[in-house]
Amino acid sequence: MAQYTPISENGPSAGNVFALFESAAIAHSERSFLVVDTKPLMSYSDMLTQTGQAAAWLRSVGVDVGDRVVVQAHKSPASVVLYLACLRAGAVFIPLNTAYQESELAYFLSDAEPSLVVASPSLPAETAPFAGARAIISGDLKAAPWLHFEDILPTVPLQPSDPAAILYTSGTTGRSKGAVLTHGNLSSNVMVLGKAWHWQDNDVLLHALPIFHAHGLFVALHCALLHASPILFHERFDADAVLRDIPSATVFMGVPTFYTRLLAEAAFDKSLCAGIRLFVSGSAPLLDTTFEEFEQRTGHFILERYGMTEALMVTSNPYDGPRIAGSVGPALPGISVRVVAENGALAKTGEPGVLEMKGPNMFSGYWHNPEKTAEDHTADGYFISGDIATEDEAGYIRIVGRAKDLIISGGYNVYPKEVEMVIDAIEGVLESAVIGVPHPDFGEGVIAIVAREHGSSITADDVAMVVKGELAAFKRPKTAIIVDELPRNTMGKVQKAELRKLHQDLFARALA
Ligand code: MCA
Ligand code: AMP
Repeated sequence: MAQYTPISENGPSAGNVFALFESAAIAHSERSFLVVDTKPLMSYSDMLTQTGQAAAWLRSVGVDVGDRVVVQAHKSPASVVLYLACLRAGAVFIPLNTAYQESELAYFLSDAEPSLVVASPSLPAETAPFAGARAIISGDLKAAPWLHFEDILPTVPLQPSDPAAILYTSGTTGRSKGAVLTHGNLSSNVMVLGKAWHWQDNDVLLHALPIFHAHGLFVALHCALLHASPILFHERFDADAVLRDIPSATVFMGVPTFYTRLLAEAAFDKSLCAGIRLFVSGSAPLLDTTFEEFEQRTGHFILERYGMTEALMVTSNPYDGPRIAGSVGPALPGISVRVVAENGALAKTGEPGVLEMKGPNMFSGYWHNPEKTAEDHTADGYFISGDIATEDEAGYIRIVGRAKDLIISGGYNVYPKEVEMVIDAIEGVLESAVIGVPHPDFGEGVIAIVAREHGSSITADDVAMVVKGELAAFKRPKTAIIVDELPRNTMGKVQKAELRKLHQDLFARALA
């Protein structure tokens, strides 16, 4: 059986974010780390041993400090261990959404230049063309490739500026950029959140978010790890499973769709939520109506916060003090935000402008893309978010729009350009406009307005068929509307605002 070697025997590893989790786990080694289907699956002591074994396994397959590991794996205890092992080993973790298709993966694999690709069986990364090392992890932790390893790799000492992860985010040009997040970014943000949200020694987190994006990985998982809190681990969001476990939890984090789906359950009420200390929402706007209905049903004011992959968490409504519907709260401690008006001056109170931010949370740049990194920063080092915001006298921020052409559907980002490029390449299509319109479940639903070439008999089904083969399901338009031409303004620009207005009731009508 592998022996655990604590960090103290291996010198300081303070720059490595895993060192924070390690010291909490050593102090509470007997506590449950992951609880699956109401049964304790792994203790914090097991977490220390297994991540050390998995880190040793990474070395054995040729992954060195600074090497990149691309992972397209279902959420499971094994994929959590693999992530933490990458941190321990100083490897750079690159998670990919399990919904990505093989055609979407080719780009990530060539751009990231990984040393290792790890996939769940039957996900596209299992077979996507790639010449380097590969491994498969199934949901069964007992079958993990590292479990027979006798060695434990001690946590690698690193600098806070060393890269910990690259998260790909699409862009308005349709091409994804890898945001490089450092160990220092992750450490500073989780420590700020732990304090801001008054994390308690007896907290229990119900974790139902995916772990291939910042919300589930760096916010939810890290907050629990920093305090060695037990995690009621759900492999996906399922309202019935949440209803079963919520009485045993004290903290729950979700995207707004989680909250609207919970509110649709009659059994979700005050008594069920009696043990909950904190409900957190983020990744997409929480409607005032959801905030209010939630308060009436459960007595809880959802704490809404705002973040970005490049910035981790930036603002948060207060733990103590008023949580205001429609606001994402003031900047978190140590982070500066400012709202810049169209004329380049600081916006006046209540005046909308682009939200910019700076602090120890900010990513170190886009992978292999210094031009884009420079373009998205101001001369004095603020990151230009592309979100339109207002700030009130108390410093509370409201996200009131987006300067970037982005749709957020159920907490997932969909960049219209990427979808338009796929549709525009279909024979018989002249051009397309992909927009988001209100959707009762996903907040925004993706639709495509497709202009056909003169004489073409292309149908919405033809469009759907092609898109299905090329794009992840959450990016696919739920409806395609075929037209003869798109509305343009006098400058020749497609009037997406017009189209959004025209189709704003589409889902409300369809689902009524
Ligand atoms: C699934 N589908 C979706 C979405 N999810 N379509 C649009 N938008 C989505 N988000 C598709 C499915 O592929 C399926 O398509 C159909 O909808 C029905 O699936 P369903 O079973 O309802 O979906 P689900 O498995 O229940 O997923 C819904 C979900 C999930 C639970 C809301 O999307 C989710 O976990 N979202 C969380 C996203 C997240 O963690 N974002 C954080 C990003 P078909 O019928 O065609 O097969 S991090 C971030 O934004 C920053 C840093 C921040 O501030 O946090
Ligand atoms: P991502 O690129 O996946 O990290 O998504 C970041 C984007 O999600 C931000 O730029 C915002 O547009 C949006 N976002 C995150 N949290 C919130 C929130 N609480 N309210 C409104 N939008 C949000």
